Amino acid sequence: MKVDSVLLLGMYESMLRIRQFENKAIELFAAQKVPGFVHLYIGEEAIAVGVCACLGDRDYITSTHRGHGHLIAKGGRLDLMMAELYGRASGYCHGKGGSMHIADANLGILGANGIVGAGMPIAGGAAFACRYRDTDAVAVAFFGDGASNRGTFHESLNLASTFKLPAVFVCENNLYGISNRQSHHMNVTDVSDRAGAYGIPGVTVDGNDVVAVYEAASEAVARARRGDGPTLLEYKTWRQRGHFEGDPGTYKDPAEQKAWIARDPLPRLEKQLQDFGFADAAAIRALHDKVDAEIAAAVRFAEESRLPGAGDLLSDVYAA
Ligand SMILES: Cc1ncc(C[n+]2csc(CCOP(=O)(O)OP(=O)(O)O)c2C)c(N)n1
Ligand SMILES: [Mg+2]
Repeated sequence: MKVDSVLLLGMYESMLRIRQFENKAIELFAAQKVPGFVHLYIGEEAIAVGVCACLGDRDYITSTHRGHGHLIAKGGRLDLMMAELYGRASGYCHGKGGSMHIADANLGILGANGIVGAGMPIAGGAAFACRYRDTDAVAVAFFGDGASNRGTFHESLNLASTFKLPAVFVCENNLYGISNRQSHHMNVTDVSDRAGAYGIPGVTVDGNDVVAVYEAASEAVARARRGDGPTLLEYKTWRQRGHFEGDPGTYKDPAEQKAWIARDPLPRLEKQLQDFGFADAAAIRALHDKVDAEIAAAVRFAEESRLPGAGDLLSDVYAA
Protein backbone atom coordinates (compact mmCIF):
# COMPACT_ATOMS: atom_id res chain seq x y z
CA MET A 1 0.00 0.00 0.00
CA LYS A 2 1.41 3.39 -1.06
CA VAL A 3 -0.45 5.52 1.50
CA ASP A 4 0.83 6.63 4.87
CA SER A 5 -1.06 7.79 7.96
CA VAL A 6 -0.96 11.51 7.03
CA LEU A 7 -2.39 10.88 3.58
CA LEU A 8 -5.03 8.43 4.80
CA LEU A 9 -6.16 10.71 7.62
CA GLY A 10 -6.26 13.66 5.20
CA MET A 11 -8.41 11.67 2.81
CA TYR A 12 -10.74 10.63 5.64
CA GLU A 13 -11.15 14.25 6.72
CA SER A 14 -11.92 15.33 3.16
CA MET A 15 -14.48 12.52 2.68
CA LEU A 16 -16.08 13.42 5.99
CA ARG A 17 -16.22 17.10 4.97
CA ILE A 18 -18.12 16.15 1.80
CA ARG A 19 -20.47 13.79 3.66
CA GLN A 20 -21.32 16.27 6.39
CA PHE A 21 -21.70 19.17 3.94
CA GLU A 22 -24.24 17.10 2.03
CA ASN A 23 -26.00 15.81 5.15
CA LYS A 24 -26.48 19.49 6.00
CA ALA A 25 -27.70 20.14 2.44
CA ILE A 26 -30.36 17.42 2.89
CA GLU A 27 -31.60 19.17 6.02
CA LEU A 28 -31.53 22.65 4.45
CA PHE A 29 -33.25 21.50 1.26
CA ALA A 30 -36.02 19.83 3.29
CA ALA A 31 -36.42 23.08 5.25
CA GLN A 32 -36.75 24.92 1.90
CA LYS A 33 -33.75 27.10 2.62
CA VAL A 34 -31.91 25.92 -0.50
CA PRO A 35 -33.67 26.71 -3.79
CA GLY A 36 -33.22 24.76 -7.03
CA PHE A 37 -32.04 21.20 -7.49
CA VAL A 38 -29.40 19.45 -5.41
CA HIS A 39 -27.81 16.22 -6.62
CA LEU A 40 -25.98 14.51 -3.80
CA TYR A 41 -22.73 12.56 -3.94
CA ILE A 42 -23.28 10.59 -0.72
CA GLY A 43 -21.64 7.16 -1.12
CA GLU A 44 -19.28 8.28 -3.91
CA GLU A 45 -16.89 10.45 -1.86
CA ALA A 46 -13.89 8.11 -2.13
CA ILE A 47 -13.61 8.86 -5.85
CA ALA A 48 -13.29 12.65 -5.69
CA VAL A 49 -11.01 12.43 -2.67
CA GLY A 50 -8.76 9.62 -3.93
CA VAL A 51 -8.32 11.32 -7.31
CA CYS A 52 -7.83 14.87 -6.00
CA ALA A 53 -5.25 13.60 -3.48
CA CYS A 54 -3.02 13.08 -6.54
CA LEU A 55 -3.46 16.68 -7.74
CA GLY A 56 -2.08 20.08 -6.79
CA ASP A 57 -3.42 23.61 -7.18
CA ARG A 58 -1.86 23.89 -10.65
CA ASP A 59 -3.94 20.96 -11.93
CA TYR A 60 -7.44 21.33 -13.34
CA ILE A 61 -10.69 19.48 -12.82
CA THR A 62 -14.08 19.64 -14.47
CA SER A 63 -17.08 18.51 -12.48
CA THR A 64 -20.72 17.52 -13.03
CA HIS A 65 -24.25 18.23 -11.80
CA ARG A 66 -23.23 16.07 -8.79
CA GLY A 67 -20.27 18.29 -8.02
CA HIS A 68 -20.04 19.11 -4.30
CA GLY A 69 -17.58 16.30 -3.68
CA HIS A 70 -15.22 17.27 -6.49
CA LEU A 71 -15.17 20.89 -5.37
CA ILE A 72 -14.52 20.11 -1.73
CA ALA A 73 -11.88 17.49 -2.54
CA LYS A 74 -10.04 20.05 -4.74
CA GLY A 75 -10.05 22.57 -1.88
CA GLY A 76 -13.22 24.58 -2.55
CA ARG A 77 -14.34 26.84 0.31
CA LEU A 78 -17.35 25.60 2.24
CA ASP A 79 -18.63 29.08 3.10
CA LEU A 80 -18.65 30.26 -0.54
CA MET A 81 -20.21 26.96 -1.62
CA MET A 82 -22.92 27.08 1.02
CA ALA A 83 -23.72 30.70 0.17
CA GLU A 84 -24.06 29.65 -3.48
CA LEU A 85 -26.48 26.87 -2.52
CA TYR A 86 -28.50 29.48 -0.65
CA GLY A 87 -28.42 31.77 -3.73
CA ARG A 88 -26.67 34.55 -1.80
CA ALA A 89 -24.60 37.36 -3.30
CA SER A 90 -21.52 36.21 -1.34
CA GLY A 91 -21.51 32.76 -3.01
CA TYR A 92 -18.99 31.46 -5.53
CA CYS A 93 -21.18 32.63 -8.45
CA HIS A 94 -22.74 35.55 -6.56
CA GLY A 95 -25.93 33.53 -6.15
CA LYS A 96 -26.54 33.15 -9.87
CA GLY A 97 -25.34 29.58 -10.29
CA GLY A 98 -26.54 27.43 -7.42
CA SER A 99 -25.37 23.92 -6.61
CA MET A 100 -24.71 22.92 -10.23
CA HIS A 101 -22.55 25.84 -11.33
CA ILE A 102 -19.77 26.34 -8.83
CA ALA A 103 -16.27 27.15 -10.08
CA ASP A 104 -13.02 28.44 -8.57
CA ALA A 105 -10.46 29.23 -11.26
CA ASN A 106 -7.76 29.93 -8.65
CA LEU A 107 -7.99 26.31 -7.50
CA GLY A 108 -8.18 24.90 -11.03
CA ILE A 109 -11.86 24.06 -10.56
CA LEU A 110 -13.25 24.76 -14.02
CA GLY A 111 -16.78 24.27 -12.90
CA ALA A 112 -19.62 22.01 -11.98
CA ASN A 113 -21.89 21.70 -14.99
CA GLY A 114 -25.60 21.07 -15.44
CA ILE A 115 -25.04 19.76 -18.97
CA VAL A 116 -24.25 16.06 -18.80
CA GLY A 117 -20.92 15.29 -20.49
CA ALA A 118 -19.97 18.94 -20.95
CA GLY A 119 -16.91 18.80 -18.70
CA MET A 120 -14.89 16.41 -20.85
CA PRO A 121 -14.13 18.73 -23.79
CA ILE A 122 -13.35 21.51 -21.30
CA ALA A 123 -10.84 19.26 -19.53
CA GLY A 124 -9.40 18.32 -22.92
CA GLY A 125 -8.93 22.01 -23.69
CA ALA A 126 -7.32 22.61 -20.30
CA ALA A 127 -4.99 19.65 -20.89
CA PHE A 128 -4.07 21.12 -24.26
CA ALA A 129 -3.29 24.44 -22.52
CA CYS A 130 -1.10 22.65 -19.92
CA ARG A 131 0.92 21.15 -22.74
CA TYR A 132 0.99 24.36 -24.82
CA ARG A 133 2.33 26.33 -21.85
CA ASP A 134 4.96 23.66 -21.30
CA THR A 135 3.92 22.88 -17.72
CA ASP A 136 3.59 19.47 -16.12
CA ALA A 137 0.03 20.17 -14.97
CA VAL A 138 -2.80 17.78 -15.81
CA ALA A 139 -6.56 18.08 -16.29
CA VAL A 140 -9.07 15.61 -14.85
CA ALA A 141 -12.65 15.24 -16.05
CA PHE A 142 -15.18 13.66 -13.68
CA PHE A 143 -18.35 12.29 -15.31
CA GLY A 144 -20.96 9.55 -14.92
CA ASP A 145 -21.78 6.30 -16.68
CA GLY A 146 -24.63 8.07 -18.47
CA ALA A 147 -22.29 10.79 -19.73
CA SER A 148 -20.01 8.17 -21.26
CA ASN A 149 -22.69 7.63 -23.93
CA ARG A 150 -22.43 11.19 -25.14
CA GLY A 151 -20.49 12.24 -28.22
CA THR A 152 -18.44 14.57 -26.03
CA PHE A 153 -16.94 11.53 -24.27
CA HIS A 154 -15.89 9.85 -27.51
CA GLU A 155 -14.60 13.02 -29.14
CA SER A 156 -12.65 14.02 -26.03
CA LEU A 157 -11.00 10.64 -25.61
CA ASN A 158 -10.16 10.47 -29.29
CA LEU A 159 -8.57 13.92 -29.39
CA ALA A 160 -6.77 13.56 -26.04
CA SER A 161 -5.34 10.22 -27.16
CA THR A 162 -4.32 11.46 -30.60
CA PHE A 163 -2.57 14.52 -29.15
CA LYS A 164 -1.27 12.57 -26.10
CA LEU A 165 -2.75 15.24 -23.85
CA PRO A 166 -2.12 15.25 -20.08
CA ALA A 167 -5.71 14.33 -19.26
CA VAL A 168 -7.37 11.79 -16.98
CA PHE A 169 -10.97 10.76 -17.62
CA VAL A 170 -12.70 9.61 -14.44
CA CYS A 171 -15.98 7.76 -14.91
CA GLU A 172 -18.01 7.51 -11.71
CA ASN A 173 -20.08 4.49 -12.60
CA ASN A 174 -22.90 4.48 -10.06
CA LEU A 175 -24.81 2.07 -12.31
CA TYR A 176 -27.62 4.54 -13.02
CA GLY A 177 -28.34 7.54 -15.21
CA ILE A 178 -31.33 9.01 -13.34
CA SER A 179 -33.65 5.94 -13.21
CA ASN A 180 -31.96 4.05 -16.06
CA ARG A 181 -29.88 1.07 -15.09
CA GLN A 182 -26.53 0.92 -16.88
CA SER A 183 -27.61 -2.24 -18.77
CA HIS A 184 -30.57 -0.24 -20.19
CA HIS A 185 -28.38 2.49 -21.61
CA MET A 186 -25.24 0.71 -22.86
CA ASN A 187 -24.23 -2.74 -24.03
CA VAL A 188 -20.94 -3.05 -22.14
CA THR A 189 -20.45 -3.98 -18.50
CA ASP A 190 -17.26 -1.99 -18.00
CA VAL A 191 -17.10 1.56 -19.32
CA SER A 192 -13.30 1.18 -19.21
CA ASP A 193 -13.56 -1.21 -22.21
CA ARG A 194 -14.27 1.86 -24.31
CA ALA A 195 -10.67 3.03 -23.82
CA GLY A 196 -9.54 0.36 -26.28
CA ALA A 197 -11.30 2.19 -29.11
CA TYR A 198 -8.99 5.15 -28.53
CA GLY A 199 -5.75 3.29 -27.87
CA ILE A 200 -5.42 4.36 -24.24
CA PRO A 201 -5.36 2.38 -20.99
CA GLY A 202 -8.72 1.77 -19.32
CA VAL A 203 -9.09 0.31 -15.85
CA THR A 204 -12.01 -0.58 -13.62
CA VAL A 205 -11.55 -0.10 -9.90
CA ASP A 206 -13.66 -0.34 -6.73
CA GLY A 207 -14.75 3.28 -6.29
CA ASN A 208 -15.73 2.75 -2.65
CA ASP A 209 -12.17 1.92 -1.62
CA VAL A 210 -10.28 5.20 -1.35
CA VAL A 211 -6.87 3.49 -1.33
CA ALA A 212 -7.65 1.65 -4.57
CA VAL A 213 -8.99 4.88 -6.06
CA TYR A 214 -5.83 6.74 -5.07
CA GLU A 215 -3.47 4.08 -6.40
CA ALA A 216 -5.13 3.88 -9.83
CA ALA A 217 -5.34 7.68 -10.08
CA SER A 218 -1.68 8.11 -9.05
CA GLU A 219 -0.63 5.95 -11.97
CA ALA A 220 -2.89 7.75 -14.45
CA VAL A 221 -1.78 11.21 -13.26
CA ALA A 222 1.91 10.21 -13.39
CA ARG A 223 1.43 8.88 -16.92
CA ALA A 224 -0.23 12.14 -17.99
CA ARG A 225 2.52 14.26 -16.37
CA ARG A 226 5.22 12.20 -18.11
CA GLY A 227 3.66 13.08 -21.46
CA ASP A 228 2.42 9.54 -22.15
CA GLY A 229 -1.18 10.60 -22.66
CA PRO A 230 -4.59 10.08 -21.12
CA THR A 231 -6.15 7.20 -19.15
CA LEU A 232 -9.78 6.22 -18.67
CA LEU A 233 -10.46 5.28 -15.06
CA GLU A 234 -13.79 3.68 -14.23
CA TYR A 235 -14.75 3.61 -10.59
CA LYS A 236 -17.74 1.44 -9.70
CA THR A 237 -19.82 2.99 -6.98
CA TRP A 238 -23.37 3.66 -5.78
CA ARG A 239 -25.37 6.81 -5.17
CA GLN A 240 -27.14 6.34 -1.87
CA ARG A 241 -29.67 9.18 -2.29
CA GLY A 242 -32.12 9.79 -5.12
CA HIS A 243 -30.91 11.22 -8.42
CA PHE A 244 -31.78 14.61 -6.88
CA GLU A 245 -33.22 15.45 -3.50
CA GLY A 246 -36.92 14.62 -3.74
CA ASP A 247 -36.45 11.54 -5.95
CA PRO A 248 -37.61 8.55 -3.86
CA GLY A 249 -35.51 6.14 -5.98
CA THR A 250 -38.25 3.50 -6.24
CA TYR A 251 -36.52 2.06 -9.34
CA LYS A 252 -33.74 0.66 -7.15
CA ASP A 253 -33.81 -2.80 -5.55
CA PRO A 254 -33.89 -2.29 -1.76
CA ALA A 255 -31.68 -5.36 -1.19
CA GLU A 256 -29.06 -3.95 -3.56
CA GLN A 257 -29.26 -0.56 -1.87
CA LYS A 258 -28.68 -2.26 1.48
CA ALA A 259 -25.72 -4.26 0.16
CA TRP A 260 -24.06 -1.14 -1.23
CA ILE A 261 -24.67 0.84 1.96
CA ALA A 262 -22.82 -1.95 3.77
CA ARG A 263 -19.87 -1.01 1.50
CA ASP A 264 -20.13 2.70 2.32
CA PRO A 265 -16.63 4.13 1.76
CA LEU A 266 -16.59 6.24 4.91
CA PRO A 267 -17.06 3.63 7.69
CA ARG A 268 -14.82 1.37 5.62
CA LEU A 269 -11.98 3.88 5.79
CA GLU A 270 -12.70 4.59 9.45
CA LYS A 271 -12.21 0.89 10.19
CA GLN A 272 -8.96 0.82 8.18
CA LEU A 273 -7.65 3.82 10.13
CA GLN A 274 -8.39 2.06 13.40
CA ASP A 275 -7.03 -1.32 12.24
CA PHE A 276 -3.76 0.27 11.06
CA GLY A 277 -3.47 2.17 14.34
CA PHE A 278 -3.58 5.51 12.46
CA ALA A 279 -6.47 6.89 14.53
CA ASP A 280 -8.46 5.86 17.57
CA ALA A 281 -12.11 6.62 18.29
CA ALA A 282 -11.20 9.89 20.05
CA ALA A 283 -9.16 11.13 17.06
CA ILE A 284 -12.04 10.32 14.72
CA ARG A 285 -14.50 12.09 17.02
CA ALA A 286 -12.23 15.15 17.01
CA LEU A 287 -12.25 15.21 13.20
CA HIS A 288 -16.07 15.01 13.22
CA ASP A 289 -16.24 17.97 15.62
CA LYS A 290 -13.80 19.99 13.49
CA VAL A 291 -15.71 19.36 10.27
CA ASP A 292 -19.12 19.99 11.88
CA ALA A 293 -17.86 23.34 13.19
CA GLU A 294 -16.66 24.31 9.69
CA ILE A 295 -20.07 23.47 8.26
CA ALA A 296 -21.93 25.37 10.97
CA ALA A 297 -19.74 28.41 10.20
CA ALA A 298 -20.51 28.02 6.47
CA VAL A 299 -24.24 27.95 7.16
CA ARG A 300 -23.94 31.04 9.38
CA PHE A 301 -22.02 32.84 6.64
CA ALA A 302 -24.68 31.95 4.07
CA GLU A 303 -27.59 32.95 6.29
CA GLU A 304 -26.01 36.28 7.19
CA SER A 305 -25.31 37.12 3.52
CA ARG A 306 -27.73 39.14 1.43
CA LEU A 307 -29.64 37.90 -1.59
CA PRO A 308 -28.60 39.43 -4.92
CA GLY A 309 -30.67 42.50 -5.78
CA ALA A 310 -31.96 44.02 -8.99
CA GLY A 311 -28.72 46.02 -9.20
CA ASP A 312 -26.72 42.78 -9.47
CA LEU A 313 -28.73 41.50 -12.40
CA LEU A 314 -26.36 42.44 -15.19
CA SER A 315 -23.03 42.10 -13.39
CA ASP A 316 -20.88 39.00 -14.15
CA VAL A 317 -23.19 38.11 -17.02
CA TYR A 318 -21.18 39.34 -19.98
CA ALA A 319 -17.40 38.97 -20.37
CA ALA A 320 -15.72 42.18 -21.48
C1 LIG B 1 -26.99 16.99 -22.27
C2 LIG B 1 -27.93 16.60 -21.17
N1 LIG B 1 -28.84 15.63 -21.38
C3 LIG B 1 -29.69 15.26 -20.39
C4 LIG B 1 -29.66 15.89 -19.17
C5 LIG B 1 -30.59 15.47 -18.05
N2 LIG B 1 -29.83 14.68 -17.07
C6 LIG B 1 -29.38 15.24 -15.93
S1 LIG B 1 -28.49 14.15 -15.00
C7 LIG B 1 -28.72 12.92 -16.12
C8 LIG B 1 -28.16 11.54 -15.88
C9 LIG B 1 -26.70 11.53 -15.76
O1 LIG B 1 -26.25 10.24 -15.45
P1 LIG B 1 -24.75 9.98 -15.14
O2 LIG B 1 -23.91 10.61 -16.19
O3 LIG B 1 -24.60 8.52 -14.94
O4 LIG B 1 -24.47 10.79 -13.79
P2 LIG B 1 -25.10 10.53 -12.33
O5 LIG B 1 -26.31 11.40 -12.22
O6 LIG B 1 -25.40 9.09 -12.19
O7 LIG B 1 -24.01 10.98 -11.40
C10 LIG B 1 -29.48 13.36 -17.20
C11 LIG B 1 -29.85 12.52 -18.36
C12 LIG B 1 -28.72 16.93 -18.99
N3 LIG B 1 -28.63 17.58 -17.83
N4 LIG B 1 -27.85 17.26 -19.98
MG1 LIG C 1 -24.61 7.44 -13.19
